[in-house]
Amino acid sequence: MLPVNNSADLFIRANALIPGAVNSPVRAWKAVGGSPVFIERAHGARVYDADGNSFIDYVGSYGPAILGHADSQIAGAVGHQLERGFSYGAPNRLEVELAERITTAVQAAEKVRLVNSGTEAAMTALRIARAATGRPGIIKFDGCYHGHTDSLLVRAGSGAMTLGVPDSAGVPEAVAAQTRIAGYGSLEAVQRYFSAEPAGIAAVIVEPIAANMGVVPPPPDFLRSLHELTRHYGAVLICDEVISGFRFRYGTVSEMLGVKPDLVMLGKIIGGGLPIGGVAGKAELMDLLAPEGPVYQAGTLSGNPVSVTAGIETLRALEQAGTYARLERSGARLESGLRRALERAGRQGTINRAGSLLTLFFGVDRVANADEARRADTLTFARFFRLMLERGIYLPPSQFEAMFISLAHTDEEIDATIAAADDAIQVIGS
Ligand code: KE4
Repeated sequence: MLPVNNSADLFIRANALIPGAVNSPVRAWKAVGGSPVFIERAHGARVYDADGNSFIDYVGSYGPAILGHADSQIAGAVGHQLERGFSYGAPNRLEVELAERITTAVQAAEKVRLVNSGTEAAMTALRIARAATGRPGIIKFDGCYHGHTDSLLVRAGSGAMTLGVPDSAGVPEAVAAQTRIAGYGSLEAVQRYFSAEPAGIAAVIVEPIAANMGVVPPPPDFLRSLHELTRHYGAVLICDEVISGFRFRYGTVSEMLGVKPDLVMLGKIIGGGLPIGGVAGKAELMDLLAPEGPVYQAGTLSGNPVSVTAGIETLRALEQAGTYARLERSGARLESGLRRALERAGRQGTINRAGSLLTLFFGVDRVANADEARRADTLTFARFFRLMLERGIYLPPSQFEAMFISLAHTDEEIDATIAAADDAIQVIGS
């Protein structure tokens, strides 16, 4: 008998062939229980599963779908490009156009190198920093996630935090030992590391607004003070804007916070849902990259015309007036509705929001760093996730991810989400 193509059967088939049945761990729903729905298609603010259900989607592919899914403008441009070839392995005018857009929108970006993922952007940024300084040490923040390169799988957020494995197996002790961990939002440990080894730290890498322990905006002046420290000790400041780049404004959030980092990581939105990453920054650092300089880095599909076309069209759409005001309004509408739902049920919880990113933490009154995020009631979150799914709302399957709102989310869909949350939290009770 042909296997039936509903989610449960697809999960069984996938489990026999793909580790955990998924190509990225957070998708396996380990933190919320049960087996994941398989998504057949997506359009606008909705996804449609293999069982005939449709959901208002707050995963948004974890960031790229800021216009909404299957945006017709992007789809048309990508379709046209496909007729002109998929990947050339040679320079192309579209890469110049995307580089011009990025370097015009991002003050810190004098030059940019495109890669295929945020992880590759992190790998490249670290290698540039270590080459430029001749130093091995890295400082990252507990709960921040910068992809799965060895040096950064130490106290990592996102899926690593979700599964409770912030330090991955297979990372040599010698590599992990070069990575120091500080508490997000605090300079105390950073100062201590620099004082102990003033010429030992190559780079500090940070999410300017953390979104991988749930959403955690930094304290005022945290980023600016961090930059003063890196400048004082001759270390490179790397701002990881893979999520935040072009999410809150037409450019980077570090600039909004008054900081021009030495290197910026980009990804997700600049590819509009197709594989992409980018590292950008000072020309003197970027020119260390081969073939200009001694830092080798390469990629068969880096800057491929299909991903780049999707990125150009996404940025073109985001450049339109009123885009970010709309995203802010939708975020504020959802936040106030969820707050009302918590209050009406007398359920302990807190909401962290930055623009169109939002996380509802249960069982705590404040989340300002990873330790506080870990105290959240993840069991209640899992119940909330399932109750929302039953009510047609598809949330990220982890307390330690952000809800992503897109330009396609209408007020009606936001209000339907609020109504579903109010009902779900009533069921959970106080
Ligand atoms: P990728 O290698 O997954 O393209 O990007 C890694 C990365 C780097 N920096 C930040 C701030 C990121 O959030 C990410 C990846 N984000 C996660 C979601 N929080 C991707 C989802 C997944 O791992 O499946």
